[in-house]
Amino acid sequence: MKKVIVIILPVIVYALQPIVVDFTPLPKLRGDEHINIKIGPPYTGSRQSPGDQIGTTAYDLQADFSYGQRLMVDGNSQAHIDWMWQDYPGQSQRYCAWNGRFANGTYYGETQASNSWSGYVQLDITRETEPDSQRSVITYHYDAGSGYFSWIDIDEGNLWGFWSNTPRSPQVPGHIWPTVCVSNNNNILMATGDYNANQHHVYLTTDEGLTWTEVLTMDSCASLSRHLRSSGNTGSNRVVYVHTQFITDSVASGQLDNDVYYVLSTDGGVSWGPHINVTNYQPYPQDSVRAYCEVNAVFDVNDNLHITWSGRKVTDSYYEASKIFHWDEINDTITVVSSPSIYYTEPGGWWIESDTGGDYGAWRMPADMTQLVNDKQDNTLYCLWHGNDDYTDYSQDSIINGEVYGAFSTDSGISWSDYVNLTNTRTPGAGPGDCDDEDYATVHPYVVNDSIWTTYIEDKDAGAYPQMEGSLTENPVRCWVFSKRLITGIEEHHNMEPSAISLRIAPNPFVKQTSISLSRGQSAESMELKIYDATGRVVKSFPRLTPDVLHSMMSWEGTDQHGEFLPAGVYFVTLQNGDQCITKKVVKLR
Ligand SMILES: [Ca+2]
Ligand SMILES: [Ca+2]
Ligand SMILES: [Ca+2]
Repeated sequence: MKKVIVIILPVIVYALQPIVVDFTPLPKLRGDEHINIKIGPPYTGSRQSPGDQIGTTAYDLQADFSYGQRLMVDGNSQAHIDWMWQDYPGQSQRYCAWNGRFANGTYYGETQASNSWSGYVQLDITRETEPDSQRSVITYHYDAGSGYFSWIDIDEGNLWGFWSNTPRSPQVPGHIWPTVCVSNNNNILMATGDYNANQHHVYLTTDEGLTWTEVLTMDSCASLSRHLRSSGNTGSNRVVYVHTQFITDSVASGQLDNDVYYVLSTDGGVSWGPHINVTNYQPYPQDSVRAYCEVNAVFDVNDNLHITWSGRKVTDSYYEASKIFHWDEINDTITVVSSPSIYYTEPGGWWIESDTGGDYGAWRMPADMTQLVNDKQDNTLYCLWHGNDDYTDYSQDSIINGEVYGAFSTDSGISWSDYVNLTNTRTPGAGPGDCDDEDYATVHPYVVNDSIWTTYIEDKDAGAYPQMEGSLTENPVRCWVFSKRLITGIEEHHNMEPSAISLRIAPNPFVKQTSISLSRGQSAESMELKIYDATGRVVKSFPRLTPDVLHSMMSWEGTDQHGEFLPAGVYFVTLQNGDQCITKKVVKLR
């Protein structure tokens, strides 16, 4: 949706009144729509965002004005990942794709895990004590012939990738966009909603989907924001259901003006406590903040509940300004996670849409899609979110190229560090196929092996094409496991760069032969080595290394591609790894 341009002069007069936007809700996408839209070029691999490519999808939009959990880590330090796949450029199939990352950093491989025309996938893992028994639980909606239902399916073994095609469902017609979570006593909970989103429902199964019980119903919710989270602490069966619910004094037709609510269970979702309003926002102008339609939660190592959400400023046209907020059950205080961007001058640290910058797109805000992560070693909290701190970075089609941001807190969320732009891949003006728009990241809620585990879509044309933004592109799906120090900044940036490459040449200068050693981090692609002369001409290229090679050593006798000796002089050795490149000078003496 394009931004509403407000003429400056009358705004001065009406500055004290909320600007009521004539807001028509966008369609709620079900994942089965065919969309006529211009096709962009296929992905050539020429540019890339951080992390390992684990698949592709042409359906860049992974969540319909909410998001959820598409990556979880099991007791073997393995990541279980799913996403909504669509072929490129065809739109002939759309299904739940699944992949697994083994502890050594290799992958199972991209796998179809549901029938075609399944939509809006999420994931958790069963909680057997023995890690080798822990299995992916995927959820999605699908029409098996009698209308759309929400389903779960469970892998036959630990990263077996064996989907027996016996998905199970509470069998409630029209209840779609499911989210899933598994409690520590292995109860599986699914939250779904009516197509018009009037009600949210939570269903419980204690027999892996054979039978289901409805355990919660929330009326008058209006948006698709529903989030289930179980405790990751051994022996705790705490589970929380967090959602947003519209406020009746809304200036934007309800769906965008919300309070944040939660309900707690201590027995794995069988019985539930009271329905608690965290934000309790008062009518404008008492409060000029509202929750948007996204929430996330984590139980920290002391089993205390933390919730984050994206909030918007109600005095502006409807999604113009946003912040990320945090609340926890011990301090019972709402704090701001996102420190002010250096690019934005709006008082109060709001991240704002700029009149001169790009468009954030439908159902999006300048800072949105928040995710919480707890480090059980020291109870540090990490918060990741989407957005842009540089509103000059937008695509040829004027859609903002997104980044993933992170901040941390060592005092249970009372105060937060300055944010770090974690991806920091700026592609201003890029056309279809050339954008680095990292989007729809979901993060495992705990630090594992000092790392933060995330999956996201590397959208090669910023903007969600099912919302008629930009062109259809073939988009890499990435798994990025990075050191928590990328956010805390405790180590030097060079050392924490997960895909950092290095190049050493010795002896240098050399007479007869020199050795070139090269290495890279875990999460990069194949390396390529070339030697240039002082005029910039390639004199020798070495064969591209296979992607599994982390370290290698080449010897060079000062010869060209045909084995002929090159003249004495200065040469440049260049190591390319994805979009990283380093060059070192080498001197041949005679
Ligand atoms: Ca980016
Ligand atoms: Ca796109
Ligand atoms: Ca985007």
